[in-house]
Amino acid sequence: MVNVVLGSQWGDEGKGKLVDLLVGKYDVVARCAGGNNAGHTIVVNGVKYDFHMLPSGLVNPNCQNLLGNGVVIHVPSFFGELETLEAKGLKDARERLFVSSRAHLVFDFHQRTDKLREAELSGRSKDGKNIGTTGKGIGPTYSTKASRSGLRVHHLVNDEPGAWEHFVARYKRLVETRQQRYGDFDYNVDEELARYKQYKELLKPFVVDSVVFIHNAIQANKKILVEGANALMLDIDFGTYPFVTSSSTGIGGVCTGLGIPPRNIDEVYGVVKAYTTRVGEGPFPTEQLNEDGEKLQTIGAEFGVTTGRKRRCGWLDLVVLKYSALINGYTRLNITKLDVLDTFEEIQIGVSYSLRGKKLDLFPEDLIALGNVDVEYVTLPGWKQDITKITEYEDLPENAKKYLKYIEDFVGVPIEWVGVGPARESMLHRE
Ligand code: 2SA
Ligand code: GDP
Ligand code: MG
Repeated sequence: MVNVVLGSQWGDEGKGKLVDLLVGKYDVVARCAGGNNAGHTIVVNGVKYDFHMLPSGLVNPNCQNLLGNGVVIHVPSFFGELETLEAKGLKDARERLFVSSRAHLVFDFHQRTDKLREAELSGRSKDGKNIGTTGKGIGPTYSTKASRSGLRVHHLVNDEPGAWEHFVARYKRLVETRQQRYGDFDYNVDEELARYKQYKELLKPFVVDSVVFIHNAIQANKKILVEGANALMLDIDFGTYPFVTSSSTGIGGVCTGLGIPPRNIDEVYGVVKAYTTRVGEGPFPTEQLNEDGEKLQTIGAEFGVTTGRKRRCGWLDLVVLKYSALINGYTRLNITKLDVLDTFEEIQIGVSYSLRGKKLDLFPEDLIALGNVDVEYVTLPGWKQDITKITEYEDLPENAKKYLKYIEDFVGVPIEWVGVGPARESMLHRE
């Protein structure tokens, strides 16, 4: 059994919490894309865990965790995050953590060039906005992967004669080409290589052929949960390009980032925040640059887990959700953070876009067009009631149920869970 949790909007929908809730039923949790640009916050027994690169299945002591070939790994951050989690009590985490030998390595120069490129873009006067990346080297690493000059985990941990020299030669060539592109930025190659000589030994025990790992698990009828990172609107193909991340964050990334055939995928859970947020630059049609937006930001505590940036906020956009559901094929939805809407007199939902009076069929690919669309909203009455203590779906106020039903009918996918607070217990389950 392979089930998948995917972000349906621009990220931070609360995927980590759903994964945490489900994880007790799974034997394996795997990540297929992204790196430590992602950020999940999970609260278990009052302890707050921040995950960036590592799978959130680590909170379940019986669960094995895999970073698939589609993930990009900054080794110092890998160990940093692992040690932080261990310090919080996840003691045997390293025995349950596995890394694909085919995953690409993020080096410090990738992170440096990420920031240099952002500075370059923001300095341009004409088309010139930066992307608002997390600065974690994600884009530059996927670029070197696509240009076939990247280095993968197996290059580092290889014990064949001449393997280290091969690694060093490829690494140096890569730094040189980056320096040619971005100017001769100051960079201590020898120091980084000396660190990687140590990481080679430290990383070795974690490394597996992830194709063998995942297919052995499938054959043994293990229950596998794939934890999506980022979200569909940040997908390199389907998102608001170029204001996207550099990986396939949708269902396609599950296949390419883990080597799982589509026919092995069972349920696809789409995580939907009850309103919309986005960090970084790029268009956001239902953004509310007003009191409503500020209220969502404050009540929802909308700050980036990785960078601490304030998230931009707006109403739920069902044009986005429908588009995202078409591509990812959600079989169930989890609506999160419904409680954040508790105090609103009225709640708006974006239901269609039109461009110069003409209604659009679907989410447009062109950002100039997207910037010019008019959003049509429907307004639903709020419930003006604290729902954070509610434990049964049936006990939700009628207006909250109407809000949920509107979403369900529009998208045509059943809602199975509703989040009413950040804690593990604050999730209503609907049979
Ligand atoms: P990058 O660094 O190349 O992946 O950035 C490209 C775009 O993707 C967005 N992006 C994100 N959006 C939401 N959440 C993300 N993770 C962190 C979190 C973000 C944070 O969970 O809070 O802490 O700021 C994430 N990662 C990447 C990014 O904003 C760019 O728009
Ligand atoms: P992810 O990247 O999709 O896993 O989401 P993040 O962890 O980046 O952001 C979601 C934030 O909302 C976290 O701080 C969660 O603790 C919090 N959260 C998740 N579900 C709910 C909910 O139903 N209500 C409230 N109030 N907070 C929630
Ligand atoms: Mg997040």
